[in-house]
Amino acid sequence: MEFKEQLHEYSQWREEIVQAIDMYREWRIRYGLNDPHSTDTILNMLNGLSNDRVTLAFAAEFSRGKTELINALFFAETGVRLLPSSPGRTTMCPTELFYDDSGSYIRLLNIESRLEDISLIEYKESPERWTQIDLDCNSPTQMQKAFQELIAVKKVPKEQADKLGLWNEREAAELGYLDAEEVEIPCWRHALISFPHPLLKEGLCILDTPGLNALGTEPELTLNMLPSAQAIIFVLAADTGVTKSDLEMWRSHISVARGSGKQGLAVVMNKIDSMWDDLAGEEGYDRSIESQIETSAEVLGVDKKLIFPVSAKQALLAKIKSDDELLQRSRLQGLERYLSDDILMHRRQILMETVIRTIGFLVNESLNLTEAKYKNSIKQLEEFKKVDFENTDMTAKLMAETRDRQNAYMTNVENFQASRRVFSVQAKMLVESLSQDAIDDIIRRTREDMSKSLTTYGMKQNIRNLFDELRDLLQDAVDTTNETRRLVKAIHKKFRDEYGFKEIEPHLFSIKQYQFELEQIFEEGEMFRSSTKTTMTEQSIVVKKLYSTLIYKAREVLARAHKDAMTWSHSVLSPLMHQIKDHKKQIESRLQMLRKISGSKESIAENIAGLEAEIAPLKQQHAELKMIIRTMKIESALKKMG
Ligand SMILES: Nc1nc2c(ncn2[C@@H]2O[C@H](COP(=O)(O)OP(=O)(O)OP(=O)(O)O)[C@@H](O)[C@H]2O)c(=O)[nH]1
Ligand SMILES: [Mg+2]
Repeated sequence: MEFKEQLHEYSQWREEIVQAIDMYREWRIRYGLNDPHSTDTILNMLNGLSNDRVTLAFAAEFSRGKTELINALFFAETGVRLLPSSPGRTTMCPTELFYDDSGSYIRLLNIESRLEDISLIEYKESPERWTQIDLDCNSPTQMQKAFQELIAVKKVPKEQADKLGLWNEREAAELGYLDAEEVEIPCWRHALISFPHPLLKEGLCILDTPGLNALGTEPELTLNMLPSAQAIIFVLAADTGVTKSDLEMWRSHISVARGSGKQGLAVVMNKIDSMWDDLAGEEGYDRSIESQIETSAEVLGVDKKLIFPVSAKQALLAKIKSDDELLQRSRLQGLERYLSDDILMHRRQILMETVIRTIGFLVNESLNLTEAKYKNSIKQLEEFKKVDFENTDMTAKLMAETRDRQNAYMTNVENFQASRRVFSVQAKMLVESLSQDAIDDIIRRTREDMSKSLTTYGMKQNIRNLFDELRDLLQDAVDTTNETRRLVKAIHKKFRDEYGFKEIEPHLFSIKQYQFELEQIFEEGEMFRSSTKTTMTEQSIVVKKLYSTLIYKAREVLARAHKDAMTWSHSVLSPLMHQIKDHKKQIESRLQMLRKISGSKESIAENIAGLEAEIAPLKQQHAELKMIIRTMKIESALKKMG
């Protein structure tokens, strides 16, 4: 299936899940099972799913054909070469293409914004800081013209370029303009493009990067944007093979962003048409492509299967001219198939896992509670049917028994309330230990130390200290967590042993993942810092930006830990609380029934009929939930949860 169709199917699938989750939300409200906390979790999930985007990032040295490939893959039907692509350096600023329903535009952030200590993420939230050009999406030529801004450059004195962190001594020497007074720099730092293209409307987001060491000068790009893309497409040119600078970029920016699993990565060997040799013919062509792939796979250390030979130029032309034969020759479809089969499938899997972890967990609880309630009602009914109510002695005995049971139960509930108070105190400690204030305090101190330290070494020490402190903070939280976990387990066990409550395996809060992530961030930062192409002089703007990015990421990890701790402490006891409430209600209704029956003999049949009538809505509630689970497509996952 083509990428276009697969993406469409994917977004429909996502829409179905959204609808099912929304049905579940309504179901909870309908049966009085909603609590503010779960509602929050559900709404967050719905929000996340509705804003889900599939991001494909294109990165490579300049002139490998990234932009041409994007044009060929996604925008050929405009009939023009939509994004500017030409020999030499073309794209000058990282460009994001997506659809935002507020309109069709290109927004450009000026290069001088690098001097400010504001992250790209923050800039994106304030459109007024950007220069906007409106796009006429009915006119590809108007758009094409507007996109010329992506290649805008200007000359500035060397000092200015240096201040902006865009002057690279080594690179200048390589290119032979070390003595120049003026340096050419991009006019824009970043571009955002929104227009209602069908693929973009379905949630595709494309990130085109300039080969002009953008990855080395914009740490946020390498450390935030690339890792969060679903796939990175690294482009090589068949005629040059893997050059030294390709390899350098690959090592310091691409393989880092993909982690060790190399998940969501494709290497495109572009410009295969340039290997055509009339004398060698078709067979020779195939052979030279194959051997180029083999060499590249070895140099990059990736599987051959991840390298896709393509001619973007032929593909674009073929699509515009509807020339099937040429399209075949371009071999673009191999790459398209990989993007749709592998990348989209993987994305689907990840989303499904998130849905199962958050919503599936809630649904499972609901299912267990509903089933238990239904079964208990039936049991009670069967029991009543057997009782000889004519026998007043026996009825009185039954009533006394039930009353005793009620009293014993109430004592237990009181105990539960006491344990719950202890739990609340501990959970509060856990949540507070990870609070924003505690973390910002540590960060503020590091920032102060950093502005004082005059060497990169000093700065590195500071950042190491910061990460160590955050690690310790998490370690302290572990101790509190363990106490809290023990308590939760004990509470559950008591009710299971004494009342046969179905054990709801309490979700236990774990902190390891966050510690691991922190370490990862630190290491990636170090890798970036040591990448040779980056100008890392003391206090240079790039070092500052790097550390801001690292701090931002660390802060994000801890904020997540804090939020998860909060969610956990608010929700971990709620299924048990529901069970306790239900059980209490059951004993009460049994007593009430016995009282009524012993009062008037005629009403026995009536009361039994009443009990039967109560069961019908429970059955309905259960059936509805089952239907929702089917629509959510999480049946088998729930079976595993038990
Ligand atoms: N022969 C041949 N040339 C190609 C192919 N793809 C792109 N080119 C040419 O290579 C040059 C560079 O292409 P771009 O798409 O601008 O390359 P880029 O990787 O985006 O480069 P920057 O934007 O500078 O980073 C252009 O002149 C393209 O026409 C191809 O498949 N075959
Ligand atoms: Mg380009």
